[in-house]
Amino acid sequence: MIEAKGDVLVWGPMHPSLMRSLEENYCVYRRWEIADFKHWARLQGDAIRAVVTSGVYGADNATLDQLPNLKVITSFGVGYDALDTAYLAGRGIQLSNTPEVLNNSVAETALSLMLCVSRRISEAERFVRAGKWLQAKFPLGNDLHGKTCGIVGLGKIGKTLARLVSALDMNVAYYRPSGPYADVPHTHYADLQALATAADYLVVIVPGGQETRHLINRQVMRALGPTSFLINVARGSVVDEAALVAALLESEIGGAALDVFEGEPHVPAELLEMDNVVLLPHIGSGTHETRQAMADLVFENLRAWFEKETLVTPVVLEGVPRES
Ligand code: 8YV
Repeated sequence: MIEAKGDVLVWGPMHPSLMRSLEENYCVYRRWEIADFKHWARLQGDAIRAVVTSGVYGADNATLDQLPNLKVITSFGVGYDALDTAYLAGRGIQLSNTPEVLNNSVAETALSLMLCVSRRISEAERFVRAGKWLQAKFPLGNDLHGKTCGIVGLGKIGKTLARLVSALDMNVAYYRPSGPYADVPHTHYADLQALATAADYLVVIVPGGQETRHLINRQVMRALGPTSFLINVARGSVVDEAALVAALLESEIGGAALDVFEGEPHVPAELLEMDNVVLLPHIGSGTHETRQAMADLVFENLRAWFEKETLVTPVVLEGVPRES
């Protein structure tokens, strides 16, 4: 049992075991239950030294402004594009995320989406449930083996996916504008459209944020072509969703399989109508085992910070001192 050491503001409902650990060890305030935050912050804001949030919730600067003694944010998830890192750096606020522990789950989700859209699994299941099998044969799908998986973002998750699809006898290619990795055997492309042209499956696994906003645009989709598929397990913002709807309506790509959306949980109505599109509710890391590991890592980061003012998995922010 850790001595209660600090006041922690939790942004939104978190994994149950994380909520339990937080409540057992810290003085927890639930932001989503505070009706008048300005009033609350006038009374309690000075005491808050830590915020716990997630990659999806993020934390807005206007609210953080009301926590003058905030020193650390521990975030659930590997992506932290919903946080303004320049703002955090400017205030000397440290940040942790949950890398590594979700590599396999997200890569498995990407592979599931590839299989699902390619072999038309969701569509085939709808066909059976609707009783259509009694009247007709289901149309054929496409093999993965022998095809090219083009990975946009060959980071840790991308490399895990590369390993999985290699075992399925796929060719692996990747996009990296700054040049090839020295220790990676896969085919490198510095040009995204060239990768899209070569790929049968273009899998997006880059971090979100301004730098990658609408990286996958209509030109990239046209380069991908009418028999190839777009898979997105990164962030909705990386794909120009209006362009994707248009490209699908014009049959410029063969189909899409998406775990993330620009305005999630809202999904464009046109996509809901399309049989060659697979839609998931952002479940990339959503397994019991992985979410538990993420929850544990968030807590370990918080504990390390309160005990030693260090973080287990810090995000290195420009301008933030490593030790305060
Ligand atoms: C989570 C994610 O769903 O890790 C990420 O960046 O998007 C997912 O693992 C998200 O952090 C919210 O729980």
